[in-house]
Amino acid sequence: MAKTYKRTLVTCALPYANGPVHIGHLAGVYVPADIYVRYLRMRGQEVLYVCGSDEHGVPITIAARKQGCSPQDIVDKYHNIIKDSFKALGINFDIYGRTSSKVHEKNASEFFRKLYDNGKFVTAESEQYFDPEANTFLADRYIVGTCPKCGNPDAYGDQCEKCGSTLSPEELVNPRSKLSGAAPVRKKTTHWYLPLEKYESWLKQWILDGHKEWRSNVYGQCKSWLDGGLQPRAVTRDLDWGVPVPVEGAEGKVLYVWFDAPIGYISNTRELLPDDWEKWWKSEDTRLIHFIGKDNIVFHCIVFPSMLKAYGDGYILPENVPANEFLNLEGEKISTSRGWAVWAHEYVRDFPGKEDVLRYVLTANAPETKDNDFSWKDFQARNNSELVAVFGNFVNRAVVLTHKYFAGKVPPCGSLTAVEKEVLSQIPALKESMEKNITSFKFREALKDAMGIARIGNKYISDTEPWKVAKTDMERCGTILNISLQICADLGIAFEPFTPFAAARLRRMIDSPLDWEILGRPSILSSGHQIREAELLFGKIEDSQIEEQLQRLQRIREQREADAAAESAAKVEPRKAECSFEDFEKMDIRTATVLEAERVPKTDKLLKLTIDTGLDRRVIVSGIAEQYTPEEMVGRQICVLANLQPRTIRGIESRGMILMARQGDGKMRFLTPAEILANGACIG
Ligand code: B3M
Ligand code: ZN
Repeated sequence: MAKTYKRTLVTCALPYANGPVHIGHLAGVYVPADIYVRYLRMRGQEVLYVCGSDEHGVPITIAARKQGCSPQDIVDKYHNIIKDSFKALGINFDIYGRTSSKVHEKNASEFFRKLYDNGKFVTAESEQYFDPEANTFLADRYIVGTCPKCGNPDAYGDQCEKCGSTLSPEELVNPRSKLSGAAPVRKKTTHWYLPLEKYESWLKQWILDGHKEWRSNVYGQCKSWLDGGLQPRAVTRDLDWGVPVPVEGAEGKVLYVWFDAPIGYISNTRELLPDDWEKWWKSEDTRLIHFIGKDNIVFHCIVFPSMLKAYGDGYILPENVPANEFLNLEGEKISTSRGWAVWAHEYVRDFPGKEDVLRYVLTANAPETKDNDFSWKDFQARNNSELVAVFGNFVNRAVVLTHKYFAGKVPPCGSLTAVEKEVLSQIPALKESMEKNITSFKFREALKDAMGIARIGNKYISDTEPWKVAKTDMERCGTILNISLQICADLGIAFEPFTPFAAARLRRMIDSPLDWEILGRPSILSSGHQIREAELLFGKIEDSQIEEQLQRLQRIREQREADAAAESAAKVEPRKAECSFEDFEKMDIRTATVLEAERVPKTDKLLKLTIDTGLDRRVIVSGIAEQYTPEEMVGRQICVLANLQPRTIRGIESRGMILMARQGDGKMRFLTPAEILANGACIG
């Protein structure tokens, strides 16, 4: 028997305030959480919905250095951008706090201090890289050097972005500090560690035995961590941005961002409810749900629960951690650094009034069980052929016809035919399916159920054609519209979690209630009930709008290709073995002019050139046909190696070689003197 709870605390991963949020974040965490919260609220449950910015950690200090400002400037800027874009998308947390707040500093310090006082940490000394010029320890991200796997000269101490290898700073060849450029030295430092191995058997019992119902990606990751054996985890860092370690002799040390960030959930609750927060965190009647992306699983399922367990004092553990996989964009991994993303704040600027559409498409394509793709064409198709053509079109027909034939008053429902009976019998089943799907975090399926109701309505009104029936049988027409309007009222409820703006507009339009319990009842609107004028629920998205977005992405692609081309062009071949002056002297290199040129038949690469070397007229076969046409070559002055042993190529005797320069990307050009010289001038 599933446990019953009095209230639900929903947390969403705290976004790093080092950049705006994008559709990957929205699809992975915030849209599903919002659907869940809206659903529970609609069912009258007590819910607290907590989020906030994660404002500590190295990504923030790196962004500050890049933009030439302070970490505080960075978090102030992005905290506001992120907060506003959530709001614009209808994601209304009860509190959107920040980990740079005073409440959090105090709460996180206290949390650490209690674990410290109760002997829950171990300390260990280790050697870390230290920048002797900047006089500071270096986080892995602050050390760059040559990747031992692919030779990329700018690999980071934790990862090479070129070949994707995970690295440790010790593996880098020629490491250097990003701060000063100095070669880092190894220096001893002491840190506090949470001995996770002590919690291993308890975690196994709690998760592996007790939560088999968790999503398979979440359960699987936990299992592989637990089977691999847990190690002590450092919870402090040598860094000057973060919550100072509240222990004497810990100057220059801060709490590790992954230690303080989850405590941020508690801090933000305390900030909102200073006197009443404990019932949300320390009561067995509270169901705690963490919405996160798959890269955060270990922290939410293993590390944070161990911290809470170590702390004791009645802290509850998550009942579920519905983590999503990743969303790709147009078939490629979303990348913040390359700009390959659709940013939430830009979307709400570019598509005003279409906030619901993004929520809808991200839910329909939610990466719940595997990575999934967002494409602009699919976005447009889902809007135009689902939201507009099915949901919007159905509601519009029902409302417009009610005004046309019944002065905007719900007509009485006469006797029902088999068609109505069939239609009405399907809705309770969809409602039940939605309930099951939402409470088991299957939001894609739940959306299909809701859309199923719209499809039923749309098909019903198309099949029964009340506009035709009106000519002969007004009572029957009224019955059809009555049933259609009841279905509209169902949609105003069913779509509240998914497309809340449109659902609210719809309820306003037909003046219907938001009450889950009545969904599916054939008498939500009584006859004679006055509805308002029709207004469009969804508007078409034009090709030009999609083109604009695709062009923006195309520009990013082109830029990336241009960067890659420039990079490979700049690649320099390694030096050849030394040669003697005598070796060089042996080569007879001279100026010559091309007199005739033609393609060597049946080849792509070869040109047959007749040249004047000053010494003679001769033929050279040269592999430059992919770079130059015969016409381009005639009349050009070139340089040739004139005493190369003759060779027969494709039946043509070739005497000598044309000097070419070859770039790293393979591009070749012949060499020509800076001004025209006599043919046969010796080079060397
Ligand atoms: N800021 C990581 C992330 O955004 C991190 C989540 C913290 S949740 C406590 O992926
Ligand atoms: Zn590499």
